[in-house]
Parts: sequence; structure tokens; C-alpha cells
Amino acid sequence: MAETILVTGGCGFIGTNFVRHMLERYDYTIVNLDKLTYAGNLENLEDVAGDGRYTFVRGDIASMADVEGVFERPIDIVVNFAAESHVDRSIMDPDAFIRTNINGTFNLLELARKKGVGRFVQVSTDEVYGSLGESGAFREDTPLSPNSPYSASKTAADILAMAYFKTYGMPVVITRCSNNYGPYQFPEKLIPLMITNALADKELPVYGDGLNVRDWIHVKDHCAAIDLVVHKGEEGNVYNIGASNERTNIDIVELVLDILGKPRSLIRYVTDRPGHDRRYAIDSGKITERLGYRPSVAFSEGMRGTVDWYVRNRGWWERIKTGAYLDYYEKMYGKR
Ligand code: NAD
Ligand code: TDX
Repeated sequence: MAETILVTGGCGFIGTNFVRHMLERYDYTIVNLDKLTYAGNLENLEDVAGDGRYTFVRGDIASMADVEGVFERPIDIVVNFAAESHVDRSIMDPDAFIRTNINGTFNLLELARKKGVGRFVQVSTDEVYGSLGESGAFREDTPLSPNSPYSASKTAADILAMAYFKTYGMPVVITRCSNNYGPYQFPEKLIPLMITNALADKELPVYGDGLNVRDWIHVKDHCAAIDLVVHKGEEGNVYNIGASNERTNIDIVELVLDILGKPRSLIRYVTDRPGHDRRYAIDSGKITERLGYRPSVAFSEGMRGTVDWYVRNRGWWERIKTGAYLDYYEKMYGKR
């Protein structure tokens, strides 16, 4: 019988792309456990909902009962994407970040340990390393130094996962990726927020001086790297994932405006994010050398394709940018 992968958070941005990536390439049975928070959208996987190899289970990783329920079926591999993922929300209201990112990961580790799961991939982030100065890049041995409630909660989960490897010999592997972009990203994050605001001729809010640097990777390359880690990653190891595309935020915003043929006058500089990390850069040398990872999407093409996706899928983001989203937007940007 084909092995079963439990993907958590499969209705979010990266999880959606990963479920599709795996179904297209392999014969695994995939169980997607997702709470359907504001960031989870069943519409993202409508096209695979009828695939006999795919099952959706609505549930909360922070509820032990929900996790026990999903583990009633045999699970061979866990890939844990489920998280509260937006730094600004973690600053406004950290509670859910602690619950989901820490307690939720703990519940999954516990059940995976009891059931003897063969592989546990904890999808983490480069933000656990904190902020860089003008030079250098994060390596796997860079000390952990998170600065936001979001990154602190992800760091706690990483440390817990590694303790399960050291104490119980659990087959844990951790991935730490840089900033993703691509289709299905929720329009609270920089790139989709700027694309969708520009398409609606709304102001583009740039924090601080716009010179913070992020290292961008197309979500396809992130999914391909996780695929490698699922199949070839060595237990007890951390793998950084990136694509060597450092850009200032203002460069990104101007690129979006240029692709769409919209005026620079839409840009508005706003009050900075508290504790705003200045620069991220990923050294992917380890995964490249040990697992043969190579990013395949050139940044300029990836950005054009992404902008094009939001142009073609206007209904997708217009349905999101209503109700609770508008309340969030007003709270976050109204008086900024
Ligand atoms: P997202 O916010 O788009 O999606 C998160 C998904 O998790 C949603 O479907 C949501 O409904 C689900 N979820 C949230 N709380 C849950 C809970 N308690 N129980 C079950 N499901 C729950 O996030 P994303 O951008 O796709 O990120 C996925 C993972 O990748 C996260 O762990 C994040 O930390 C990590 N990551 C993201 C990036 C990035 O640039 N987006 C970069 C590196 C790592
Ligand atoms: O309106 C905005 N204006 C702005 O200037 C927003 C939403 C963001 N920014 C800036 C802040 C950051 O310097 O853009 C940069 C990117 O911001 P986000 O898209 O919020 O991403 P970031 O804070 O870098 O975190 C992301 O990368 C690592 C993801 O959200 C995390 O889930 C991932 O772990």
C-alpha cells in the first residue's frame, strides 16, 4: 500500500503548493489536517478534492483530541506546515502563535512518537536566526536569535522538535527557508499585498525607509526542497533553503508597479514595524551539497508569473479581501 503523508496546514499558501507538488509526482496518500483559520482556504485545493489519494480533515493541531483523531489512520510521514505565519499579526496578538506554533507542534511530535512515525519534517523559517548586518548569510550553525513573537514561537518549536530527536531518537528533520512568493499567498504578505493593492489603485504601504532586505524564493523551489528533505534528509539535521535573491522592500514594490504599469505615486511610506529585522540572507550550501538541491525559478520570471497569477485570479483575492480582512487592514494600516 502507498505510504501516507500527513500534511498539516495544507490549505495555506505553501501547504497548497506542496500538496499539489506531491500528488503530481508520487503515489502517496495525502491527509491534509487544517483548521481553516483566516489563512486557510479550501478553494486552493478544489482541483484535487476529488482525487482518491487525497483526504481533507478539518482540525486544530493545538487540540490533542483533533490530532489523536487524525492519527487513528496509519501515518508514515508528517510534514508540519500549520502555523500562524504573519509577523505583524504576532505583534498585535501573539496568543494564537504560542498555541498553534508551539503547543500544536508539541501535540504532533507526541502523537508521531507514540505511533512510531517514520519521518517528521518541521517546516521552519530563516527568521529564527534573527537579523543580519550588511554582510554574511544564515548558516545552519548560526545562533538562534528570534526577534518577534512569531519567530520566537517558531524557534521554540524547532528546539522542541530537535529535543525529540535527541531524547527519543525520533526521525526529525527541520527546514529553514527564506521569504516565499508565488501563487496562493495570502494578501497580507508583502508581495501579494502590493500586487492586489496596485491592481485596485490603492496605496502601497512601505514600512520605515523601505531598505530592509529579504531573500526571495519561489514557492515551487521551496516545495521541491522539502520533497528532497522528505526523501533524502538526514535525521537530526537542519537544512536552510534559499535561492540567493536578496532585494530591498522598495525594489520589490517598484518592480510590482513596473510589471503592472502603475505609477510610483501609489507608494506611501508608513511607520516601521516594531523590532523589524533589517536583513535576511540564506546560505543554502548544505542542502545543495548534500541533497543536490538547485532552485529552478529565476526571480524576474517568477515575479512576472506571480503578478500574472493575481491578475488572472482576481476573484480569489477579491473574495478574501472582504469582511474580516478589511477589519484587519484598518487595524493594521488605518492610523499608521
Ligand atoms: P499560511 O499562513 O499561508 O498558512 C497556514 C495554514 O495553516 C493555513 O491553512 C491555516 O488554516 C493553517 N493553520 C493555522 N493554524 C492551525 C492550527 N492550529 N491547526 C491546523 N491548521 C492551522 O502560511 P504559509 O506561508 O503557507 O507558511 C507555511 C509554513 O511555512 C509555516 O510553518 C511558516 O512558518 C513556514 N514558512 C513560511 C515562509 C513564507 O515566506 N511564507 C517562509 C519560511 C517558512
Ligand atoms: O505592508 C507591508 N509593508 C512592508 O513594508 C508588509 C506586509 C510588509 N512590509 C515589509 C516588512 C518586511 O521587511 O516587507 C518585508 C516582508 O514582509 P512580510 O511579507 O510580512 O514577510 P516577513 O516579515 O519577512 O516574514 C515572512 O518570511 C518568513 C513570512 O511572513 C514568514 O511566515 C516567514 O517565516
